Amino acid sequence: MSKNCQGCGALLQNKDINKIGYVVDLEHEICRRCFRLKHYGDVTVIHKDEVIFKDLLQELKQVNGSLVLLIDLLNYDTRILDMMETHFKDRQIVLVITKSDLLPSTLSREKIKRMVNISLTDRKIDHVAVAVTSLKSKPSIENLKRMLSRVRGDLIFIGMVNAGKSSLINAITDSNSLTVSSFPHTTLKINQVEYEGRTLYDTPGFKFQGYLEKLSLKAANQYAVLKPIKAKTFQVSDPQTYIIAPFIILTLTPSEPLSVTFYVSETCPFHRCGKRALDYIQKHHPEMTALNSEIRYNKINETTDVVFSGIGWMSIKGKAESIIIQTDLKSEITLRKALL
Ligand SMILES: Nc1nc2c(ncn2[C@@H]2O[C@H](COP(=O)(O)OP(=O)(O)O)[C@@H](O)[C@H]2O)c(=O)[nH]1
Ligand SMILES: [Mg+2]
Repeated sequence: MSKNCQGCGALLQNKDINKIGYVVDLEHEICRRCFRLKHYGDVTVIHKDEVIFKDLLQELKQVNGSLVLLIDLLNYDTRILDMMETHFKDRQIVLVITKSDLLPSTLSREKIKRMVNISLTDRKIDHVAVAVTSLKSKPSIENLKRMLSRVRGDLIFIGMVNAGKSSLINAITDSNSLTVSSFPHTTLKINQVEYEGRTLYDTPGFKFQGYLEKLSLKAANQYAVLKPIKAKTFQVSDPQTYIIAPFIILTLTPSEPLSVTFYVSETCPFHRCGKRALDYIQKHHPEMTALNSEIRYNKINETTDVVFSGIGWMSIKGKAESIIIQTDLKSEITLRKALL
């Protein structure tokens, strides 16, 4: 009889070591990759291309239940809300903001909820509640459990890759059966856990971000926020160039003295330079001279965030004449009203 890996949901097989779900012995409950991830934090086989976005969406539509949509604000892309509106508008949705321990302490729960509610009001999404959770706060998990007990039927946990879906289900069910890792693409198939008479579905995440996909998993991990984020703030009165290597060169020209804050991981390759930006790039990141798309925003008049999908964001407080961004992936940069 066929069975699926309890960690990542892949169908267990003992034929091909390079394919998903490989086990030496079909009696095992988890695949070799999950075993190695759980015990050694080691990714032996990468399955980046295994989850096909369109197929996942179709599969999710076949599953009955209410949705629990997880959002990691450090990787918040409003396109996921657009997707909810288009594909799941008849479902009840509980929104969960995860990893609150990593957010700046100036961002209160109330502020988070207010901000999320603003993004929801102009979309037709039947959201029943907004919860803010952290694995480090037991009360936040208990609070979520109470919320979920008021929602009907089975629950399908969805969100972007690495939003914390598998971890949250483990926390709710007080188990560690689902495989969790800081690498994206850990959960490979829709997986089920029984809990208090209903089914919780763990799912592979969606991904929009293209930046990190180009890198090896190890290199991509530099951009993941694993510790509480420390904002980097600069006062700017002359044009300044900021570099997020190897993806983004951003030149900000202020209209008046302003402040700019970057919310990126501590290990993110981030540099700031004035007029000598080009020299710096030629010396340290010659590959970046080939970034061949340009985005230009003129006249920024309100407090605005420039979001670099999968990496973080930059917040501008004050008026700017222009922002010019050189990048390879235009679609991964968006503007939004400032979060903080
Ligand atoms: N600091 C912190 N890290 C978390 C939290 N929830 C999840 N993570 C981490 O986020 C990463 C991705 O979690 P995972 O559950 O595998 O995400 P999934 O891809 O959505 O299933 C892992 O490194 C988790 O340890 C949280 O509340 N706080
Ligand atoms: Mg997962």
